[in-house]
Amino acid sequence: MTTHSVALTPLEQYDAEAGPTISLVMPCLNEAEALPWCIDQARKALVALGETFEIVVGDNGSTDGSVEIALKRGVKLVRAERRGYGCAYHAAIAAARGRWIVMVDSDGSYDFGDIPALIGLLREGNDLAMGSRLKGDIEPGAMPWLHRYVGNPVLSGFLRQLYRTSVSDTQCGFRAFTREAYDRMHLRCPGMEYASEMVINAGKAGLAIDEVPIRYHPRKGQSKLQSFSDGWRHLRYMLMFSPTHLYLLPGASLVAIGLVMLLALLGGPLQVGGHAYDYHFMILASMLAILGYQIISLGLFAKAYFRVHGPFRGDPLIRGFLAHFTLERGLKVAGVLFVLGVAANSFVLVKWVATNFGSLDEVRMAVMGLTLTVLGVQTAFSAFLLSFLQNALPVED
Ligand SMILES: Nc1nc2c(ncn2[C@@H]2O[C@H](COP(=O)(O)OP(=O)(O)OP(=O)(O)O)[C@@H](O)[C@H]2O)c(=O)[nH]1
Ligand SMILES: [Mg+2]
Repeated sequence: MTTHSVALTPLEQYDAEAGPTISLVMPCLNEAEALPWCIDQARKALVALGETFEIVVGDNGSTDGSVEIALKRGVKLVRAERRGYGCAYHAAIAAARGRWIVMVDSDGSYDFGDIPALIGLLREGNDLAMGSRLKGDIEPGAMPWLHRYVGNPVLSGFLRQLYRTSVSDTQCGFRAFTREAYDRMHLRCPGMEYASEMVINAGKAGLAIDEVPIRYHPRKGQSKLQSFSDGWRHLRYMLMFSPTHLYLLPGASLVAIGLVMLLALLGGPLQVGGHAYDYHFMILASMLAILGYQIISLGLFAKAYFRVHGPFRGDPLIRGFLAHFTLERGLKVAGVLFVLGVAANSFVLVKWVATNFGSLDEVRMAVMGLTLTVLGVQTAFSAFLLSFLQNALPVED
C-alpha cells in the first residue's frame, strides 16, 4: 500500500532531522476527482519556489480511493480520527514538519500558482498570510451566488466588526503561516468554523496578518460545505467568543432603557404624542432592567472564565475589572441595591397600614422596590461566582 508510483523530487528529499521549509497541507474527504491534479500542481509550484517541502494530506474516512491516490503519489497521509475540516487540519498539521505551512483545499478550486504570493508575505515578516478571493478573481461558477453575495460578505463583515480585523475574505481556505504562529493560535474547532477561529485567534494573539488577492476556480467533485449548518457554526463561534457583543452591549442597552423608563414613570404617567404611558410600561421597564442586568452578569462570568482558562488570558476590560473587584465590594453594592428595594417596599407597606389596610395605589413604588430588590440579590450571588472565578486565576497573575 505504501509503495509510490511517483518519484519524489529532490526538494522533497530534505534532511529528516531538520524537516522541510514548507509543509503544504490539504484536508481531504472524498476528493478522488481533484486530488491527483492538486498534488501534481502543488508539487510543480513548490519545485518552482525552490524550497524544500513536503505535501501532507489529512483524510478522515474517504471511501472513493482518495487514500490510495495520495499514497501512490508519495505524499504524507495522515488519517484523522474525527470527521470535520478542522479535525483534518489538526491531525495533518500535527504531523507536518515544515517551518512554513500552506493550507489549501484538495478540490481544485484554488490556484497553486498563488503559493509564491502567500509565502512572499511570510518572507516579509508576516505570521499569517491570507488569500482573498473577494479582492482577487472569482471565475464564473466557482462560488455560488448565495455564498458570494450573502454568506461570505455577512460572515466576513460580522467577524471584522466583532473582532476588529481587516481581513477581507475570512472564509478563504488558502493561507500560509509560520509554525510558531500556529502554536500561538491555539486552534481547537473541529468543523468548518476552524477558518474563522484561525482569523480570530491570530488577532487575539497579536500576530501580523496580511492578505493577497488570489484566483478561485470551480471545484472538481462534490462540495462538502453545508451552507446553512456550516454558516451557523461560524456565526455561533463568533458570538460565543465575544462576550462584549453577545452579552455586555445588549445587556447594558436593556438596563439603560429600563432604568430611564422606570425613573421617568416613577413620578406619574407620561403623555407622549397624545398617548398615556403608565403602569404597564413601568412593568415592562422593570423587566428590561432585570433582564439586561442578568445578561451583563453572564457576560462578566464568560469573560472571567476566558481570563482564567482561555489561552489569551482575557481582554483589558476583564483584567481591569478583576484587578479591582473583591467579594466585599460586590456585596456592598448588593447591599445598597437591596436596602433601597426594601425601603421602597416598606414605603408601600407603611402606606397600606396608614390606610388601615384599605385600598392601595402604590404600584409605581412597588415596581421600583421589586426591581431594586431583585438586582440586589442577583448582585450578591453574582459576586460570589465572580470571586470564585477570580480565585481560580493562576497565582502569578
Ligand atoms: N478530511 C476532511 N476533509 C474535509 C472534511 N470536510 C471537508 N473537507 C475538505 O476540506 C476542503 C473544503 O471543503 P469544501 O467542500 O471544498 O468546502 P468549501 O471550499 O467551503 O466549499 P466549495 O466552494 O463547495 O468548495 C476540501 O478539500 C474537502 O475535501 C472532513 O470532514 N474531513
Ligand atoms: Mg472548496
